[in-house]
Amino acid sequence: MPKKLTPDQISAYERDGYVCPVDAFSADRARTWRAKLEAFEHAEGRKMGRGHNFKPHLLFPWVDEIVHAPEVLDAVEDLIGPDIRLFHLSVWPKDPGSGTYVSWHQDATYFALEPACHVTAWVALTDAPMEAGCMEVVPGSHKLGQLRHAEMQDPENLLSRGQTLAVEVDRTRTAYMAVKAGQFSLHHTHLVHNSRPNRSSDRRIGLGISYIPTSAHCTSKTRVSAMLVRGEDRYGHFDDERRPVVEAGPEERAFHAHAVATFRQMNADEAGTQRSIVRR
Ligand SMILES: O=C(O)CCC(=O)C(=O)O
Repeated sequence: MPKKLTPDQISAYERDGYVCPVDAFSADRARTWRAKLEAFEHAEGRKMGRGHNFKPHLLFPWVDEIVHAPEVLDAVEDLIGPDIRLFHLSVWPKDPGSGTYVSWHQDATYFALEPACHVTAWVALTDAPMEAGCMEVVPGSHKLGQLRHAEMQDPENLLSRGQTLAVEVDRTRTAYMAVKAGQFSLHHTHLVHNSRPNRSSDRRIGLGISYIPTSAHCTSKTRVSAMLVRGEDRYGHFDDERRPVVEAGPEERAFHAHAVATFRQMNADEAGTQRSIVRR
């Protein structure tokens, strides 16, 4: 018996590689979280974005609350089972009128996960309609397996390494994963997707939370950490992650810096094995 998704949503995920939208939190709760994120940006004197958007669940108790919320984890459990680690988390802010975008890619590209079974819950802190540059997906493309990517050198691309699909995939029929503040979408790690610039009048902000079953392992030579968020881990493939107690306190910052550096090293190892560069 599924805990949150309907049998139709589970079949849609298997067939299309995504489910959207899923109701989770009130718009007010999402607004509170957005205010906390923006207060941090204000205090630091810089916005979250490329280079500063990894693993905030290690810094902020409010993000820890979201990644452990049954509203999200029950749906994830319906797709990957009850023993779950949070493998990665990126914050995705796009300012109105800015040119920032996310190129066509598959999440699995530099994750080195075996098997490639991770699912990303994209939790909206603001409304993310089509005009704000919500994610656009190629339904069913998760069945194509891992495709070749190249690195695109473009500062407007929010992807940390500019990884971009380097093979033709039929994109004549795409779907938009529009969500409202407090809702989320779910997508498979091999689903081909992108997102366009924000043409609305407000920021578009979401958390892309990547969950894996504890049985999955990372084949990289660099051992990474991943937080156990539900159930048990009988495998020991990852180092544990410390839950934040104080909002961006010194211990939180130190642990976060180490975990992000290790994750980036793993990404670099993987990119090194597949390197090719395209310029724009
Ligand atoms: O937020 C976006 O626009 C893209 C997010 C994304 O690519 C992801 O969560 O996998």
